[in-house]
Amino acid sequence: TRVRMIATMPFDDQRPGTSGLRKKVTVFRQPRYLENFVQSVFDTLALPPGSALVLGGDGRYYNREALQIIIKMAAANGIGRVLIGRDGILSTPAASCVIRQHGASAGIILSASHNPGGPQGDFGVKVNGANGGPAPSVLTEAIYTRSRALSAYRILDAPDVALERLGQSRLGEMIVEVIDPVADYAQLMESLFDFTAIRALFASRFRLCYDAMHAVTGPYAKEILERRLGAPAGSVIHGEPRADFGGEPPDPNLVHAHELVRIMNGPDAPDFGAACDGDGDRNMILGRRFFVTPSDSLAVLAANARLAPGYAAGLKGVARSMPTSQALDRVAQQLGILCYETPTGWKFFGNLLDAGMITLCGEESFGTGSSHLREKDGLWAVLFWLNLLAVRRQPVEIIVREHWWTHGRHFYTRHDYEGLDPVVARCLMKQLRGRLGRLRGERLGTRRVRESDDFEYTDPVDGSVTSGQGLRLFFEEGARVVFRLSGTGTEGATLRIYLEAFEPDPARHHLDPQQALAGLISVVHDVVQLRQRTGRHAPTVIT
Ligand code: VG1
Ligand code: CO
Repeated sequence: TRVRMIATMPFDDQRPGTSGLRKKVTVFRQPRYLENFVQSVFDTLALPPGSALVLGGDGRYYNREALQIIIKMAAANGIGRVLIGRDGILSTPAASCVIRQHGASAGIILSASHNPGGPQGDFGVKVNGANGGPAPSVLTEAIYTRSRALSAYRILDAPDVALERLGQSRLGEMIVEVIDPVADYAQLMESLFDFTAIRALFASRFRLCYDAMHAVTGPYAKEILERRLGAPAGSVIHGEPRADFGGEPPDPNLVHAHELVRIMNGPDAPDFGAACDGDGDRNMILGRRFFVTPSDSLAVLAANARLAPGYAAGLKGVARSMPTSQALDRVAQQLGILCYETPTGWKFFGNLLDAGMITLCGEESFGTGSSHLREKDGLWAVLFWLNLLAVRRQPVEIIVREHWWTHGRHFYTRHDYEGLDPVVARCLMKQLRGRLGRLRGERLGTRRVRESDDFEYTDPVDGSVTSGQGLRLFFEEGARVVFRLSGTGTEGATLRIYLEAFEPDPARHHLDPQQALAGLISVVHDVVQLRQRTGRHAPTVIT
């Protein structure tokens, strides 16, 4: 085993997006591509010799090969110890948990989240810091700069490391420790939620259907839900992880989790349904024939937090990404705590959590989490709901309807236009940005534009400023439309349009959000001339 310096050429497309570097597998497999990025990560992190690093991924295609390369590069870059999930598996929240519990200096997570897997699918590399959270923008920008200038990478000339068995071995000077990917995480969950109450719930014939979508949470869910909490065997469906997720995007929404949706809408539907994404950080919550909007789920958890032992002391504050509905703000107001509004992406919650300013946070994109770690956490949200159901013993639908009754309902929907020509999408955004000022005060359909801006965030902890985070039109009575371009896609551009309107009147709470927001939807189409510019008549995905 000796360190080799291998010449590389710089790549100019390794700028991490909303959540790590995400590309087609075919791009990652280009000679020296992965190596170039990983060396840029090591150079930028500049960890002291002997540091501990956590490694793992969602098990998608190319996970194993990439891990072997990264292990050998870690050894050649002076890392003292790597902690790796068995078979190279760690869900994103579990990786965050392991970094924190084992005092590691950083982590590298291999995942493209809910994006499709397989040889023609996507792959991704995420870098996390010592707090267990995604690297902040300053760091990812520095990695990007380095990746465009790198001329050589370091790798150990050694055979592949066996990852099937738990235990320690050595690779050159570095200790390789293969750990149980579930153990630390499951223990953390037991410390936060009332497992006794949830066990009693299952003993009372309460039924759950949990869809792991052939992705990373299968083993976690079987251990925690079926083994530790006593959910009947078979409560977890699609629990065997596959490298291609069974050929479908592991995206927990009403479109892609179709089998779960069918079961939950069926005549013999269980009481509670849930699904998590490829790397286990997203969640979808369903009641019997009832969909809980992610923004509502976040608000309900905040309002009921004291029912879970881990949050019995109350919440210090809460935060949501800007496009997430303002349902959370109303709960915060009632609780007398602050609600922060951050740009899209979990990395922006890190400082607020580290500073102890917030306890709960979330995003409209099926992401919920708390101060227990520094990533959003799908299974955590499912357990939180189970804890709540175990205490309140009411159907999911009743809990949400009561919430609306108390706080009013925020009708909410997101319309995604995927695979647009990037030039067309950028041009549409640019022109709208130019018109923001003139739209103020104007009447669009039945509503008047009260305010408009391009969202800019000043981090209250370190003062850093992030601009260009979404174009916003505010209407009267709290209605709002937000436009942004996705930062996680690997093909063309995705335009996301987020629509929200507040409805205080309980007599109107039963409406379908698409119906309730129809006026706003048509206004938006006219304002940006969506059809004329994109040739699209309908969104690709509605959530
Ligand atoms: C999307 C979501 C964002 C989320 C990000 C990563 O980003 O909108 O809320 O944090 O995905 O989630 P974008 O830039 O495509 O809108 V995951 O589960 O992919 O790590
Ligand atoms: Co994810």
